Amino acid sequence: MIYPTGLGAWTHFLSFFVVLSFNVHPCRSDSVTIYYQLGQKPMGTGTGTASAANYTGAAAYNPTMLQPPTPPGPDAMPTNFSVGLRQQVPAGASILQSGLFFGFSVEMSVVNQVCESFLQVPFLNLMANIQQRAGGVVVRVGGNTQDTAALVEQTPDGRILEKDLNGITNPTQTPPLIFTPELLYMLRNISSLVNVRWHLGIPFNDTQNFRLAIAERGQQILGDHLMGLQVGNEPDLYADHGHRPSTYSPYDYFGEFGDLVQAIKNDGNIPNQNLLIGPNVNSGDWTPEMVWNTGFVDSYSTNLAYLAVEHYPTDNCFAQFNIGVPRDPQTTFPTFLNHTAGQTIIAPYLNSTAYAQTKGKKLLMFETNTASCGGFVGISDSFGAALWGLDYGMQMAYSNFSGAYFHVGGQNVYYNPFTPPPTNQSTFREWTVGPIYYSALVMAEAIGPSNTTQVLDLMANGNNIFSPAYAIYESGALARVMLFNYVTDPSGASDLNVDLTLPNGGTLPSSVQVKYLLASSVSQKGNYTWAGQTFGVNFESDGRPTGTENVQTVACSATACMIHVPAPGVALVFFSSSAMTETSGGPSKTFGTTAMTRTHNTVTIDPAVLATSNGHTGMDKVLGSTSEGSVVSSAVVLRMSSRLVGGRVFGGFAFGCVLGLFALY
Ligand SMILES: *[C@@H]1O[C@H](CO)[C@@H](O)[C@H](O)[C@H]1NC(C)=O
Ligand SMILES: *[C@@H]1O[C@H](CO)[C@@H](O)[C@H](O)[C@H]1NC(C)=O
Ligand SMILES: *[C@@H]1O[C@H](CO)[C@@H](O)[C@H](O)[C@H]1NC(C)=O
Ligand SMILES: *[C@@H]1O[C@H](CO)[C@@H](O)[C@H](O)[C@H]1NC(C)=O
Ligand SMILES: *[C@@H]1O[C@H](CO)[C@@H](O)[C@H](O)[C@H]1NC(C)=O
Ligand SMILES: *[C@@H]1O[C@H](CO)[C@@H](O)[C@H](O)[C@H]1NC(C)=O
Ligand SMILES: *[C@@H]1O[C@H](CO)[C@@H](O)[C@H](O)[C@H]1NC(C)=O
Ligand SMILES: *[C@@H]1O[C@H](CO)[C@@H](O)[C@H](O)[C@H]1NC(C)=O
Ligand SMILES: *[C@@H]1O[C@H](CO)[C@@H](O)[C@H](O)[C@H]1NC(C)=O
Ligand SMILES: CC(=O)N[C@H]1CO[C@H](CO)[C@@H](O)[C@@H]1O
Repeated sequence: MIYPTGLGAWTHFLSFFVVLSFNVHPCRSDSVTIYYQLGQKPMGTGTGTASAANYTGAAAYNPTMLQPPTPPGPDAMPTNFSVGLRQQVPAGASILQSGLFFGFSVEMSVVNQVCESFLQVPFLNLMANIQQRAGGVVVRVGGNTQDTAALVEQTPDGRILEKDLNGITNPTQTPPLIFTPELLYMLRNISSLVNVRWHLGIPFNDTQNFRLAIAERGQQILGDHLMGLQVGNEPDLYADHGHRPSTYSPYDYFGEFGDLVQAIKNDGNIPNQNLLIGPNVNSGDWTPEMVWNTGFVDSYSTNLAYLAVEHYPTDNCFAQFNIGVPRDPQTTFPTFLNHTAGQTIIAPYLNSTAYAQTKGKKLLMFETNTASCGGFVGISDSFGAALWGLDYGMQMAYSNFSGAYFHVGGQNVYYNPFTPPPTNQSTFREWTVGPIYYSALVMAEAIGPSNTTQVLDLMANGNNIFSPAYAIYESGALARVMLFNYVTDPSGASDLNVDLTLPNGGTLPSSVQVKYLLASSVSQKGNYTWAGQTFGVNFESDGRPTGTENVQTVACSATACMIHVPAPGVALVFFSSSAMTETSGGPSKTFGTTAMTRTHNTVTIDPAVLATSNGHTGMDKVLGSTSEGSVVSSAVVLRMSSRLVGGRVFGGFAFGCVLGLFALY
């Protein structure tokens, strides 16, 4: 994960159980160590209910709700307006976009949770929903921990991934990770069931002795499912974090990238040498231009699969770690609830998306979300974040990014697109699906699987910030329109009535079909609906949408199709039945949990091993015993389940991945 403006990117767990030690490097100042009891920290200052105010559980389930902003009124947002469309792609539309645009980013130190949690029916279903609409899903595995990671054939304790605590030479260092090829097999197993394509990272802490095993084995095991290999994570923060001398500059990165290119050339076991991704700057200390101006792209063009940056619009580090600027969620909420929010994040990169095109490269937003240090209570986990994520994603597509990966953390963050239940509850709880997952789902359907999609910001309603709209073209022709209403107003007075017209000629269809993304308020937590279907509230989802699908048919006049957009809500308008992309990425494929058998196996593992960096792991919720009646004071107990899916035992993969490695409890 990253922190804006260089705020220390390597907070990490040193100890376990209730008292956690977070070691944080704030920007250009001495490191601080903060101790607190997890669950005892004040979680935001929202105007929630009494029970929310006294909530001491995991962040991912914090019930605090904020007040929605008051409606701006008809002067600030006219409710009835018309949007003139062109039937063919107009000037200013984006480059061709893929339905795989909106993906997910998982910190490398958390992939042991991937093994134990994500290779589960709900995760596969969540990925399958997106595949069905877009043809596949991209997941990036990496982050700060990738730079010191080492692939080993076997770990001393036989685990798939562990922290080398002996490798810590001072208390603020991130313990290096070691992991086995089994981890890559796990990813490959996922890809054999759902078309998930992966980005990995090549360790970059020691450019004299590159550890290229992840590239070698990654290609060998993942094959075409490996999309790219990140080279250096936020090199512009290396000097601040003490990973490089204070003089470390874009030219030094340029040189080290060249060393890596040479090392790969000399390595006989990396058949595809052209999967590299750089410069992955956080744009805290270096602008992307500072790297472009070294000649980076021309020098390494053949080896560069993608260019990438990483960015979060703000941070919540004060609430999480007591460092940085305090930010009140309630007063921050409106800054996520208009069209300017996404545009503001993207503005510093517009030159770079243009530059990438001149070099024939694609630019990715490699890691992002509402706010670093876990997001904001009441914002990151509200319907408002679904609107924000969708508008931001569409704005990135319009602005000629080629993909964006939204970060996934553990139980102790607010912004998760999806959260597995605390592991000691995984046999009786289901998953929690957050607002950003809805953004991903709707965007997958808006872009579709054709690879010929172009996106245009319509600057609708006089470029009104509360009612943005996008036109979506496919193979050169108007296919879909997306209309937003950021306002919360149960009175109906702020509902939009939008006339879609073709002022420059062309014929409207006699009717269009409309799907809505809805909730009663931008503050609402869970139970959002997409075309009438939902993933419910906390602990309610097996990854499949529930409820009856509701697609509305709206008759058009000769001159206009009038679309109603509730406040708040998003309407996705399909101009023809062939523009409906819900199943065009592939047949509906879900993994049932009803036909599942469960074997009660518990395994014990050392909590120090599961405790991973960045405070992102939710390890506060896996402590103690879970097996019926027993208490294991110094061990984390995981309960694995085998699940029967489509005639095969699904959990066998996850189980096998742990079974051989941990002692059975
Ligand atoms: C919440 O905490 C406040 C202050 O400590 C207390 O007065 C109130 O009774 C608590 N409410 C609940 C529902 O526990
Ligand atoms: C907006 O359009 C709706 C539907 O046609 C109509 O009922 C309403 O009166 C209009 N409002 C204004 C302010 O023109
Ligand atoms: C880089 O990381 C590896 C693996 O964690 C470690 O063994 C090595 O000492 C590190 N090298 C440098 C120069 O930091
Ligand atoms: C855009 O980027 C190019 C390449 O780095 C640089 O030469 C140019 O000055 C930049 N333009 C602006 C307006 O920043
Ligand atoms: C809209 O969002 C921008 C960017 O976050 C923020 O600066 C501005 O205050 C917001 N406008 C309103 C009216 O809330
Ligand atoms: C995206 O790229 C297209 C094609 O080069 C260009 O016409 C358009 O202006 C770009 N959009 C933005 C927002 O930069
Ligand atoms: C879209 O592009 C992806 C990645 O290159 C490819 O796998 C897929 O087959 C393409 N889809 C279509 C419909 O051409
Ligand atoms: C979620 O929606 C369901 C079905 O409409 C309803 O029964 C339930 O009370 C809602 N839950 C919450 C917490 O709003
Ligand atoms: C799970 O672990 C947490 C934290 O130790 C504990 O509070 C909770 O009671 C446990 N739940 C079960 C069902 O064991
Ligand atoms: C399809 C596939 O790659 N399956 C792999 C799943 O993982 C096991 C090891 O855990 C491999 O042996 C399989 O090849």
